[in-house]
Amino acid sequence: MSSTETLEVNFDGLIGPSHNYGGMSDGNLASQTNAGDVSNPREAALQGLEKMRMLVRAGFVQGVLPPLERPNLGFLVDAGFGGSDADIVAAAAKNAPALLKSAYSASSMWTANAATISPSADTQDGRLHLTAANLSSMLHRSIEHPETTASLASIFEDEEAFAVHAALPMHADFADEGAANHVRLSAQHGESGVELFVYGREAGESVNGFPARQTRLACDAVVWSHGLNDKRTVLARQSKTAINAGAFHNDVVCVGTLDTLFFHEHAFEDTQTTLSDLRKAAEGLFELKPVMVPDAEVPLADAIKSYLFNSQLLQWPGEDRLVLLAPMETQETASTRAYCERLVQGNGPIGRVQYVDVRQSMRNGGGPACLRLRVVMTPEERAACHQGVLLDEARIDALQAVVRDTYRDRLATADLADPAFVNECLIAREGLLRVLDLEKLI
Ligand code: SUG
Repeated sequence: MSSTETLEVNFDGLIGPSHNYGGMSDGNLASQTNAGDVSNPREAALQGLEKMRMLVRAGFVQGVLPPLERPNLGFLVDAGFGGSDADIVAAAAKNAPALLKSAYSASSMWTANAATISPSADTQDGRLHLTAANLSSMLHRSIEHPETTASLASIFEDEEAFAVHAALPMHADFADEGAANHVRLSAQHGESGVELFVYGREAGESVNGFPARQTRLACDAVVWSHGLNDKRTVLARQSKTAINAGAFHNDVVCVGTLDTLFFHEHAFEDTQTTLSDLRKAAEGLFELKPVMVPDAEVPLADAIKSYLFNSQLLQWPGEDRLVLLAPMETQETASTRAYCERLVQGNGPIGRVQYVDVRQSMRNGGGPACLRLRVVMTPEERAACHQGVLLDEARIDALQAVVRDTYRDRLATADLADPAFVNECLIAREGLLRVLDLEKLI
């Protein structure tokens, strides 16, 4: 792909050594169903890296974000435990195993939730803006943002090109889950676009059922701080039906890129208004191509089980139409497989579906789209960011070697109490950071 073009660069989360099935996300059916199962962190990380390799081989510019430091001992100290590292872990394991699970969660792998990104073509000051998500709705995720901000600030350090914003205030009114509830549409990545923000509740509103993790106020705040043009911005409400069926983020029922929005009939509270608002916002820029999947063809429960929409929608080098990079589970679910077969036979904007194995992550509710943060970057921005996180196959090999040497292939919840695991995790992360030239995050 031409180095002179503005491109969408996917920054995937490198899956950390403490990946486990903690059952910590209310409203996330996979996390609840697989709670307590034995995970395989080594396989998880290798699967994620193979997905990145596939895209590097196809000619994409592929980035990576390192795992956060886990266990988060500072969090356990704040929660009242003290002494040596081993004392802290032992006391938490005995008195508050749920807090120990939070401290160990590898949830930063889902980088779609790391931040919301506005490309420089959309912002008033012409810089690329990134706001770390506060992830205030789930305890284990609410402790990610200080390190995420630090990590983004190291990678996007050049203040002339980038503006990294710390997370919004840590209050339920500002609940923010980052790019998982955000879609950017445009004619070409480098042209000014339309940004769609999707929220599940108003600030102060209490909703029945599963948690609505994104507020309208949080969307507004990101629009304000990124300096977006109101006329090119759309706010839409996620449907309660979708949330209560297990779509804890909009990206479980919707994905979009360029001029194409691919979504389930029940994704939005008011589909017609959402589409007409998008068309209005896109006037003079591009003609929206909506691809709505009817419930009669793919029942909402199947969409959520298979993660059809939690796919990457990609402008694949050398292909005329978009490619949907979907999880294997989409191929294994009868209705979604049949839908995909029909989809590519039609003459719509999506021309091919490719399946990828990210099962370890899927079992915690994270598909291909959850594992990546999209950052539309000009050639100058790509040159200005930290080069160590842009992958080629040699660097992927080196990361995989660290994973093979340092990660366990079996992790049960009870293993989190093992005092030796603290150091194992630190050593593994240090090895990864060295490969990425990010020793300053150690
Ligand atoms: O926040 N799962 C994550 C999955 C995030 C998926 N991201 C997007 N849809 N963009 C979550 O619910 C489960 C962790 C556990 O239970 O151990 C978890 O955090």
